[in-house]
Amino acid sequence: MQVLPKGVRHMPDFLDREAQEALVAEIRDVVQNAPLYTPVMPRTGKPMSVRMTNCGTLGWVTDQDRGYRYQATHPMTGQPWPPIPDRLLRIWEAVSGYPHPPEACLVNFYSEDAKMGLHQDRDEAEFAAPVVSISLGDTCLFRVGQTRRDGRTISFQLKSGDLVVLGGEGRLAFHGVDRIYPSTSTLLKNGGRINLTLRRVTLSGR
Ligand SMILES: O=C(O)CCC(=O)C(=O)O
Ligand SMILES: [Mn+2]
Repeated sequence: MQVLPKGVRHMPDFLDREAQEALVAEIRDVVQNAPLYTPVMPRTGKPMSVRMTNCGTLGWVTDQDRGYRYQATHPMTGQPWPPIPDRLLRIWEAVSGYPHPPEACLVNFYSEDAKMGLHQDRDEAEFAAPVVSISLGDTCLFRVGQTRRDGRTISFQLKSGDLVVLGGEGRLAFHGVDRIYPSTSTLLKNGGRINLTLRRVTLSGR
């Protein structure tokens, strides 16, 4: 058994099949309102392989000119993001240990050749709240390291229904997705992987 970095929790099978299906139905509604789009990297404008949207009062976005940030509206439609479904708020309450709700839920969609490079989640003002991440659909190979980019990393698979919590000393751990294992889940009709990342963005009551 590999030892996870301090503050990094992997909770396999947190959601049963029924809960996963209900969540997928809710995310479909979100995506109808706030379509998935292809974000591009700051400066270079290079497209990411993951498609994204958000729900919540704030959503994480990136573009060539203005870079990584949170904003209240969808960059393509100009509309406010749809609300975070209650089911997700309850998961946050159950695992975050943080007394205020998340403001952002980033929805990442990975087709079979998508991946996400090693990075930190550091565009939030509040680092006392953890990042809670939920995997749905095809299995991926997840990598997590230390708070320095050149720190030792470990890799493990995330399956549909698994949770990862980056909190405390692990809040700023580098992490990424090296690959998707196609056709490893029957949850999504057309395959692929959805990752939902719940985050508190602003400092609350201070
Ligand atoms: O897809 C994942 O499991 C991780 C996603 C992620 O790290 C992010 O959106 O910041
Ligand atoms: Mn991340």
